[in-house]
Amino acid sequence: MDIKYSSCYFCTSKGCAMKVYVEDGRVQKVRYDTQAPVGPGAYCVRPILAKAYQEHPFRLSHPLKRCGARGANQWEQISWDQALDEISQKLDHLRQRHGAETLATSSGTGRGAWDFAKTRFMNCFGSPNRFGVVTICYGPRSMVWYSTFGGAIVPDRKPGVTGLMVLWGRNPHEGGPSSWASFKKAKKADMRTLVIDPRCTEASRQADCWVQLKPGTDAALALGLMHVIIQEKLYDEAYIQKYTSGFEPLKARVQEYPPARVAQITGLSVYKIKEIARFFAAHQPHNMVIGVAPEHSSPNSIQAIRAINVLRALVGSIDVKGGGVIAGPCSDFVPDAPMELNHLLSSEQRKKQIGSDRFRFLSYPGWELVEAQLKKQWGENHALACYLNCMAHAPSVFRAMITDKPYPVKALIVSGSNPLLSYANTRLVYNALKSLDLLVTLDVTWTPTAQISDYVLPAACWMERPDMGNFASIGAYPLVQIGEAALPARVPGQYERYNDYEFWRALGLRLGQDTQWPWPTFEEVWEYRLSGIMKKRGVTTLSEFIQQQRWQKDPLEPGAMDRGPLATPSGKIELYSTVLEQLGYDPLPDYQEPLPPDERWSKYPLLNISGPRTMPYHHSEFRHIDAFRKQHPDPIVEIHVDLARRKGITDGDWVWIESPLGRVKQRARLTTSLDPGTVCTQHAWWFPEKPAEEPSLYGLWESNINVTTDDDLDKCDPISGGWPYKGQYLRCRISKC
Ligand SMILES: Nc1nc2c(c(=O)[nH]1)N[C@H]1C(S)=C(S)[C@@H](COP(=O)(O)OP(=O)(O)OC[C@H]3O[C@@H](n4cnc5c(=O)[nH]c(N)nc54)[C@H](O)[C@@H]3O)O[C@H]1N2
Ligand SMILES: Nc1nc2c(c(=O)[nH]1)N[C@H]1C(S)=C(S)[C@@H](COP(=O)(O)OP(=O)(O)OC[C@H]3O[C@@H](n4cnc5c(=O)[nH]c(N)nc54)[C@H](O)[C@@H]3O)O[C@H]1N2
Ligand SMILES: [Mo]
Repeated sequence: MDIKYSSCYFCTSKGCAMKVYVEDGRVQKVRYDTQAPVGPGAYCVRPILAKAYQEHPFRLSHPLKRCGARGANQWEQISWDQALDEISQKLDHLRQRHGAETLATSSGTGRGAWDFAKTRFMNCFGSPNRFGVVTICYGPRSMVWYSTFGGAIVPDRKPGVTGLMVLWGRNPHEGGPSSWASFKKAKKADMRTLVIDPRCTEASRQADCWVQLKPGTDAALALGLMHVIIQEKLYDEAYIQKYTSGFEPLKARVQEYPPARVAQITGLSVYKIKEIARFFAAHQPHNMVIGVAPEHSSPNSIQAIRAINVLRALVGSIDVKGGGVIAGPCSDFVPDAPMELNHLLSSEQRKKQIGSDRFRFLSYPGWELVEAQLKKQWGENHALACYLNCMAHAPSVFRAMITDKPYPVKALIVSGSNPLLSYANTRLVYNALKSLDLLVTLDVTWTPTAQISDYVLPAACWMERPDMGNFASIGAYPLVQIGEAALPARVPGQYERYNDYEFWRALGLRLGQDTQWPWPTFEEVWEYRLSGIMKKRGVTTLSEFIQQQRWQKDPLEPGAMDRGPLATPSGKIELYSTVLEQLGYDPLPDYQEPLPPDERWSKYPLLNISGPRTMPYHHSEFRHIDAFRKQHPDPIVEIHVDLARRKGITDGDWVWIESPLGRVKQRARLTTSLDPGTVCTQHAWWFPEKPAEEPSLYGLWESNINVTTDDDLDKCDPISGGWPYKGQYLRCRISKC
């Protein structure tokens, strides 16, 4: 058997190193490559399914063109040339008629060889309207890091030095094998552990201290902890003086958050708040993983992430041994940013980016401020990759598709994302997609979104392309790790897939971008990006590089602040954020009371935590893999036993979950792990075995929780525009089916 050294992208995680065993052109098995630095770290079930996934009949194998009504599941197989010619002609026509901004793209978690090729294409085409889930996933965390610390913060776990491991709104037991491994290692090394979560997860259960706060109140909790820490002088005064700016105004702000007030907001006792603050301060430095929950909890999403990070600085735990280290790019590697050709998009076009006037932090205005700092620090090459943030605001773009305001958005290319499952307010997203002149989906498998498209194009999966671990992609971490294709993307007589790079390039070449795509293949892209490192190693091809050692890792040391100014406007840790100030937002962390529910929503009293991660699924993926469905056949809603009894619901019953926007059903799991006023519903459920054509769309409307979630602009985070999947703006009621 041939062994191929590939990067797994069955999840968004990081491109874990895998060994793919190939015989007679077929995958036989996949094993972790434990030699390479980036791997799952703990048990991950997904690689076992590689063969079934790669060969599954539900995969897309040829370009298809709709030949009946949209959603009728009537398709004509066409060649790639025909598909690309027709799509590019339509795009050219729409651009002439409405301007380049009429084309939007939808991105997911960055699957499909990252998004630089899509961004490059859009910059060359002239549209600022890439949108994606990055607005509610990682974008907020990264932009807070960049604007507060001038870089991403990564944990430096040092037994004997690190005092505490914190999981803040994160449950890696289901969602992140490597963070889970870190948590277990921390426990073994006798570090204290702290979990902040409204649910008793496996992590909560195992922690020294579990903090069961009310959903969406993290900002208030962090401010309350700072109040106690400042009042009791538990902070690191010398560190604050030397390395931070804005302590005095911060101190004034946290005076507004005495434990009694914070207790009311968070549902915790005054006693507990004081105890957590003392416990936290006593075990520094700490490692922390902040999960996605705060990002999903508008209107305090950016403010919560800011407050948590400022708290970390207050106790002197950033840029010190055993704490959180400020990371930077890998030497001699060309990261995504210069690959994107961001300079090609004029400021006139940037200004048209939909939603960027109202939600400025994660769109061009905020991105440009941060990019300028990073360029100063790391040089032109390591500017902040555009796809990571700098996105149009998805709910605003969907509204533009429907209303033509502020201008018509008539075409959408979906790649590596599944909008009918992943965005809030599915009915509105559906109406928006249905109103387009052109909808193209590039995916690995069929999806409900593909079913309502005009063209459906087959993408190569990770085994069919060379790819990189995501660490290096944004220049956020000094590590590069590459994997090779294990199988060809095209096998005559069987399938003809394009990897995402090949697709964007082929489309670009048909739209006047002839000089912008010098590398014909994805391999050549990697050879270019690695050329500095390869030269030092004396190799010239990607395969030689991989055979020799498929990664490069630079040392990552604390002490950046002693070596020079940080990549922030003041050169210091900005407790008071001048970036937020320049954008017209509150520069200090704060907690905003959500608006009370209007008359319509007031009849829905329960808070809904939607979208807890569960193995083996990854968002909407893998429902078609039999072995996975057997492990987890149905969508599950967690309900407190007291609430269930009042509603006459028993374990395993199908239950309606309802909001003013619609209702869906999931199966009850009775529990005491959450508050009776809160339920926890799974997301991204559809049923590949159900009819493909409308109205079913693979059972899209049956259990997909986003049928009930809202993306009303007034409920979006005022700074990032993030829409609520959790927190105080997501409400529902339940009843037995
Ligand atoms: N209610 C609720 N909704 C949520 C969440 C929640 O917690 N609650 N979580 C949100 C979060 S954090 C996120 S990140 C989003 C995820 O949102 P998405 O990323 O849109 O969701 P996925 O289901 O992962 O869609 C990814 C699609 O990419 C396809 N794909 C996989 N590999 C490739 C590839 O190499 N190339 C191409 N072209 N396609 C590929 C998959 O088949 C799949 O259809 O969901 C969000 N939605
Ligand atoms: N198996 C699997 N793994 C995945 C994914 C997947 O779809 N499936 N998706 C990947 C992606 S894109 C992402 S973004 C990550 C997300 O990974 P995580 O951030 O770990 O997401 P969750 O598992 O939802 O864990 C979030 C926890 O936050 C808690 N929570 C809910 N509301 C609040 C709140 O208001 N405050 C606090 N402090 N906690 C709250 C929830 O109860 C839950 O236990 O997972 C990644 N890993
Ligand atoms: Mo995510």
